[in-house]
Amino acid sequence: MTGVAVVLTTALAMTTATSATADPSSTGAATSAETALTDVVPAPVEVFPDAEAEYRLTPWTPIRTEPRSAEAHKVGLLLAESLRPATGYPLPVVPARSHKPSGISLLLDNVGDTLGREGYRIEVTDDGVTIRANTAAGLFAGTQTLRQLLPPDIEANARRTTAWTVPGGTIIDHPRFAYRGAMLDIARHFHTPDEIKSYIDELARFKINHLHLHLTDDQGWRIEIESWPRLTTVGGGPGTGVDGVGAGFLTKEQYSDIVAYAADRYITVVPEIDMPGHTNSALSTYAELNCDGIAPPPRTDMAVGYSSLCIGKEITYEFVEDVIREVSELTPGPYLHIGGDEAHVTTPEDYRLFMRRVLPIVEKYGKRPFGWNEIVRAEPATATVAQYWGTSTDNAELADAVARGHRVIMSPANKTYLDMKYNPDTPLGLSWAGYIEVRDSYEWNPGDHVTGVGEDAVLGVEAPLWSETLRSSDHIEYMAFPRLAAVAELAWSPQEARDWTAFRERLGKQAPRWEERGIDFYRSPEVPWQD
Ligand code: TNX
Repeated sequence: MTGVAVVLTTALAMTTATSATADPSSTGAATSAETALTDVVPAPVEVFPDAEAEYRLTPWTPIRTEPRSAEAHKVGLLLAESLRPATGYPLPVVPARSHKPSGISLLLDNVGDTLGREGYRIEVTDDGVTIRANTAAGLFAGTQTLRQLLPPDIEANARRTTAWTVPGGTIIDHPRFAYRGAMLDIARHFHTPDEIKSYIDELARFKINHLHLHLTDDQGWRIEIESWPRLTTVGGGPGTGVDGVGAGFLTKEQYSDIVAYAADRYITVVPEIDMPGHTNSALSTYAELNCDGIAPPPRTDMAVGYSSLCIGKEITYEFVEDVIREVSELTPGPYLHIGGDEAHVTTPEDYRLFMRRVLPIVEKYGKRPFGWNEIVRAEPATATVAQYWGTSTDNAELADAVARGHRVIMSPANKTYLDMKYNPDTPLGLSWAGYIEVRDSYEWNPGDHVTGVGEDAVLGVEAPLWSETLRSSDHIEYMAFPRLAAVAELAWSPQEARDWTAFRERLGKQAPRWEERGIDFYRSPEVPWQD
């Protein structure tokens, strides 16, 4: 949050606020820039504007939800919560008595197989807005579209006297990929539960449905493990993190609270415990995990590839099983990520031995293993998902794994790494995979990016945000936005609906929304930012 934006918002709201029942059109209040049905990010599958129609929210607008569906009711409550501050309207959430649309209706209906679990249909007439979906997840996606169809003032955190109009027409929408992810590294610098929740709020708006948390690394251990308590008290304690200024960890309770907060927004948390490399924080905390029994010093630099768990010692597998068991117990989602990247000081034979012992442990605790793409070298069972972070469009071992039946998450570092600088002047971030401007992050096709890895093999797309240089929410926001919106569109919208020229216009219209919320985004010169 930028403090300045918050102050301005409050001051403006105080000077313009009128009673909740005043009709905005009669108070002569300024309306903000028109929002069109075609402005949505990520681009919907089909959009049919109706210039004759528009719906205007009033102080009497109800939010009607599918009767007897607690989940639909919950989606209605979240929508009401998001619209109440700026409108000042009560927006009661009530059961829909009939399917006759008036007000805002969220209805579970059979809208067909094509729309699937997360698709939705939204119709806007003079009488109301009706969102229909097969599941509550689809209704939630529809409500995120609706928020973008209201004027940008809707993002204000205090009452505005704007005309709250929604453009008329129909949108039919469903995702291209089942997995649409963002990763946050809380190991290099810890980020607090509130910061993580703010990030979740922003992800949900762009229909991202997975949050991968990178919980452990050389510089810090950020998730409480009861059977190895010093991991967090020492490994996540004072002085840990890059430059020694990233201390902190999530208690089990805090982690579970984040998982639940994300789940309410239809986001699944994917925890990552990186191994056998990227483990210096564990190795320096527990001497017995080292082959020579001597704990190395803690590290606060940014080097990678120098640490490894001891492959030949039994205690390694007791440790790994304890950690996997405890993290699995806290994780309702299907996936557990075990890293496996940059194990440069583990021999290929040891890497294989290690993964062949550890992967069955992940399955024993009911989870589907995820690993960075190196994991395919261990020839794991095909249920293991490989996350591709390379910069090349050719990777024979990945193509072979796909031929054996593996699914892939596309996170090419030179396209999706949100920690890469935009240009040489970017004050934060790294540049080992190159500079990534918004257009670079947008103009590629996850379905044919790597030779031999076709659309069907791609489970989804994820944008990782490594935090060696990032200490605050402002830092996270500056690197993530606007590129995260670009990656979200790659993951959600059909390839045919994507076009840079149209995208930059739509993206430019997000600016007043981000500003209103105090999101510290990068004003790329490639984008026509709206005031
Ligand atoms: C490579 S990508 C890493 C991380 C670093 C990142 C910085 C990957 C699987 N490993 O350890 O944080 O580069 O961009």
